[in-house]
Amino acid sequence: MAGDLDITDPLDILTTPINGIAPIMTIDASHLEDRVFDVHPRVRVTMSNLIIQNGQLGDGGVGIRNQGNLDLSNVIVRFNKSLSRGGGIENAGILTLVNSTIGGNETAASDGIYPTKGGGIWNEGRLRLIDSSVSDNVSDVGGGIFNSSSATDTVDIVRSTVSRNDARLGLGAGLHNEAGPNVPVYIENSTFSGNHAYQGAFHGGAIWNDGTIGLLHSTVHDNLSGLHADANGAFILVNTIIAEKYSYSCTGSGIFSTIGRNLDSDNTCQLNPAIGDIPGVDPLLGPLQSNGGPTETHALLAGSPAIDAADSTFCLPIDQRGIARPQGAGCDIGAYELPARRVPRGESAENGRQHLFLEDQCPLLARCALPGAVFIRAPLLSSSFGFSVRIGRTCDGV
Ligand SMILES: [Ca+2]
Ligand SMILES: [Ca+2]
Repeated sequence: MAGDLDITDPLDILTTPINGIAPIMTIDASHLEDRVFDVHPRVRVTMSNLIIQNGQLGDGGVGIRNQGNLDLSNVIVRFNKSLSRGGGIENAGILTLVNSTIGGNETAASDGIYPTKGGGIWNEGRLRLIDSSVSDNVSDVGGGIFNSSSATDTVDIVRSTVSRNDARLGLGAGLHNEAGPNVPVYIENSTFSGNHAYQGAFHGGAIWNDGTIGLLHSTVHDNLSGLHADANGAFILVNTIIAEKYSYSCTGSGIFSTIGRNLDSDNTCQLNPAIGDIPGVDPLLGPLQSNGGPTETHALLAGSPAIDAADSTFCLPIDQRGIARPQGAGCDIGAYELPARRVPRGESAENGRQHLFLEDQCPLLARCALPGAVFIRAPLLSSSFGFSVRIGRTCDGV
């Protein structure tokens, strides 16, 4: 078999459910020596429950080249390799990914004069990533996603994780954005973690940006390094955590504009405590792992300064995992909302009334014996009103 699969008319590619469960179909292109799918302009296509893998090609878009209107649902595009751009996908049309993974794709190492771009996805069209992961991809520039200067429309990254991607030339490992200010990138309830772009300087392990990117309720952590605003780049930050351990959280000569209630670990993101930003503190995050929901996240650990510290004006109705916000006394900064689990605990020793414990204050009753623990009490167990917060009391005697 040779030649890619040209899709020139509307098409749905899906598997037939067996006992209510749709089986996954694998398309292995190991011996194809061409791209797998080629969606032509103005064609509407949906694909579900597929694995597209092991394509190799000199040209771009080895798993899929899309010039039409393509919806992917429960699709994994992995282990594809390009010699130029878009190891996994090249998008010049409208592309929406839901519950999908772009993983382990690659563009080849170049001589550096004509760098390869977009190990996972190379985009110059409209891209929407929802409840999806872009992970373990490699390229010279833009290991996970490369958003081209010829991009024609906005990019939305929603409840998604961009992780462990690598940029060999050190410019934008998770996302490399060259699109102009008229085609901004919106990122909400999403996590950038473990992306690596280091080549003698810190240039956006998580994101390298020469356009405009808004980050709302997102978590940028464990990258080398964090956010880089190049000369024409601007980040707009709301309720977002940027916390790098071994590098700067924010670099570059561009703009970091805060609307408030962001947290950084090293005071490099031009945050403003006067509007509720929290610069220069450790957000106390757990490792990147499955914490429920379709994507990996960094949980907030007990005592994190991000808990209940977000701006309620911009509080999203759910977190990255789909958990309702807010939990506890307020919305949490970042992509993860710490669940408040109600633990009934008998009669009050004080006045005969029952108490409510919220997990983010008292995760274990044993912890409540620690001096300095915070607890919230309510007049009635079933009531969510009338809280009074007492700080510095122990839960002994409750
Ligand atoms: Ca073709
Ligand atoms: Ca909360």
